[in-house]
Amino acid sequence: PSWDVNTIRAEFPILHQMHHDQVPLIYLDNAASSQKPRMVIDALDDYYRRYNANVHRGVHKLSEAATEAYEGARVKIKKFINAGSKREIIFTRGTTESINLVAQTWGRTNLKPGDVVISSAMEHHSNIVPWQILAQEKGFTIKYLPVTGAGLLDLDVLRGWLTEGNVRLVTVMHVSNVLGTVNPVAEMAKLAHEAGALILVDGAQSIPHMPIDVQTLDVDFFAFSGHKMVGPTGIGILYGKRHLLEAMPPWMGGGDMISRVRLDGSTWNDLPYKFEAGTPIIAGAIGLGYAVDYLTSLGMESVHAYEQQLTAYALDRLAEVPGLTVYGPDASQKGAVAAFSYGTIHPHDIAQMLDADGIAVRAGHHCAMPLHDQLRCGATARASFYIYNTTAEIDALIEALYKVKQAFSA
Ligand code: 7TS
Repeated sequence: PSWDVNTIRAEFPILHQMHHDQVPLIYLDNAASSQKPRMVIDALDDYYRRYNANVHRGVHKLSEAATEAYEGARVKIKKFINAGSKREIIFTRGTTESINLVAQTWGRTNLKPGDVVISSAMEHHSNIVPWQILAQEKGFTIKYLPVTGAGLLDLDVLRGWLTEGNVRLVTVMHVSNVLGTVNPVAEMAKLAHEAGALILVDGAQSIPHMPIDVQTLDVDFFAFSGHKMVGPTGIGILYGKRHLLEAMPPWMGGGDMISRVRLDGSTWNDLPYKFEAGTPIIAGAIGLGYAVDYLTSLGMESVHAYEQQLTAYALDRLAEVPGLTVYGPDASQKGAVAAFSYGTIHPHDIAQMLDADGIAVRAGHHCAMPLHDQLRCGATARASFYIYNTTAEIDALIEALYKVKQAFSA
């Protein structure tokens, strides 16, 4: 009841335009990227207008201001996920880069023939391909947890594989970008640790939508992107437990990541800078700090509660549409995502027709081809929701879907 969606919508300039100059925009592609509030847009603008300079280098006033804002953002993010130290917060370009960083540093150092990495068949390509690339070189085995008919991971299979030994890493998504499944990562972390393995969690689809406490979850690595959580594109985070990050070699070499460079060899800077080679994404990091401020002001518990209501409403309404099948678990175990098929109508046709009505959804394999193989369909249409969406927008989606059916049966 305290959720004032109109006040929230007022903060997002992009939502107040007419789509194709004709119909109001209904943005339901939030799993791909969220929209940005004024506060974040203004923070980027303010940085470039007032204190644009490189960080960690200059002794001049602008560089000091930029460094303070950049490092201030790191502290905001540390608090947002309750990391133990700001040294555990590495700025990257996003989830994809964060996972590749772990593969290329921790993975490259520690994985050898005979070792096993457990992932799942519902992963985004960004948590499959980096491990496949490394496995080709290092000769370890990747096993993929199957997805049950209900759209869940089977923890008994995980338990079985863990007891077989040699498992070094479990790397799974927290929330599926297609099924919406919320995986029990705290429990999976416990199981992995009992077997002497580490756990990496892809939090791209959880951190925008629910409170995250990396210490309570007890995950070793947690990767996410700024742009799905009202922040800018081009910035993301790798959280890692400090003792693991300390032991990992650097990945990219260059300025800022070194302590001393000599022609016969170099030594590395302290955390987190060891992993931040070159001029960082200064504006993006500052913007992400403001995104975190914005979400914190709403309260992540409230964000989650509102989205659960909205998702339950959407699933109820979608269930009314004849011939439409939503994939994944029911609302009680699902994030704010509804991927669906609609009779024999191709998802791209659905998305194109909805777009004409001002409704933005995504169609395709959503970078989860193996999952779509399991679902036995090459593509789905997907509506995904966020803090500024309304039940009226969902009603508009349903109405538009009836129009799609009419057009295709005419
Ligand atoms: N992991 C998950 C679970 C994701 O949903 C995405 C992006 C990524 C990783 C990669 O994030 P990036 O910021 O590094 O690209 N997912 C989607 C999607 O569902 N539609 O567009 C991007």
